[in-house]
Amino acid sequence: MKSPLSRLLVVAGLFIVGALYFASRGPQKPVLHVYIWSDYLAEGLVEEFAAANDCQVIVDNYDSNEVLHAKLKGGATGYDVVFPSSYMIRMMAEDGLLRKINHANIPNSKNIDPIFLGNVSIDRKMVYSIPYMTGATGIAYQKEEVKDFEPSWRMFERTDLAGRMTLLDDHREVLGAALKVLGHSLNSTDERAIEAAADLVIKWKQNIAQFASEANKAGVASKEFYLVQAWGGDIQQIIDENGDENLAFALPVEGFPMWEDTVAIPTGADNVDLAEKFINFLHDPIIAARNTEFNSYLCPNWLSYNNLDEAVLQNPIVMIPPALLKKGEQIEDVGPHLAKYTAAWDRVKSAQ
Ligand code: N2P
Repeated sequence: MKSPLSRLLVVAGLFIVGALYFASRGPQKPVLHVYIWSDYLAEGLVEEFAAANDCQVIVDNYDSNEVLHAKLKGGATGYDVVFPSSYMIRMMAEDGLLRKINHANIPNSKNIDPIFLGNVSIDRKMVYSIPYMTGATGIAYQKEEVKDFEPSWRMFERTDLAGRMTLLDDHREVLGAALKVLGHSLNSTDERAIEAAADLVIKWKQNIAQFASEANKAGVASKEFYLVQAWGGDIQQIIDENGDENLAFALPVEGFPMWEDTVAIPTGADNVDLAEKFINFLHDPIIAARNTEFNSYLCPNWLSYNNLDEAVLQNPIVMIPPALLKKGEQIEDVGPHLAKYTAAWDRVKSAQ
């Protein structure tokens, strides 16, 4: 049996260990949880925000709107800032997943380009979301490996490239590209058109290695893949990093998807105050320009345009020339017709 003295020593020892542990952790800093598409924030921004606001920032990535939507709908709480595409906002708001924006706390929301807001945005009054970036979807390819390249979605029919191509893992993007090839709007609500697009994608599926919205980037950079459907800025980033002159990006002649990603605060956010500060920070004209220069998507913040480097203003991936722009079509919210797209996509995914 232990003596009372040794018991006392054990208790005192435990107390000291506990005290040292808590002292070493110091006062807890507030944490901002950011859930965002990958490669979307300029290097250093998160650290600068954390230092300026004496907080910790944790960044998690997703690669499709469906993953984000399912996660929030499944009850995931604690994300403070999310970046859904504009065509998702109404649905997510109806599901009770987004807080209304308090513009008084995000004064930089007045920097959003009014022409963009009026002509492109869906949530025009910025009730649930604020524009973040806009871009286009096309084809990236290795010039040396792909002979007789044509800027056409029909490239996915090229059996000589079988196993060396990827399509995005994204139903609106992929069915959208096929709808354009068939001469339809990529926001078609006609079931026959959507099913015909699915048939075409099933044909393309025979030639692709996989559906990939992440692995396409490193894959085309390393030449594991020769030709991939991709978001333009993602490819420009690889070109910026590797200086790979053989990697090119083209917008298909049949027409191509364009989209607007927004920034929003989920209803389950723990730290709304920091979330608002972060969104405001993203729309500081200097920060917005740094982000665009890094990610090669256009932040529709009109005060930021003056801060953009001439090379970025001349880059057709960032500033799509008007002649090409005419061929682009924004992905819109198709409301209840979305069920036709999900059914068609299920058929694509299960096709052998
Ligand atoms: C970020 C690309 C996001 C574009 N890397 C898709 N909305």
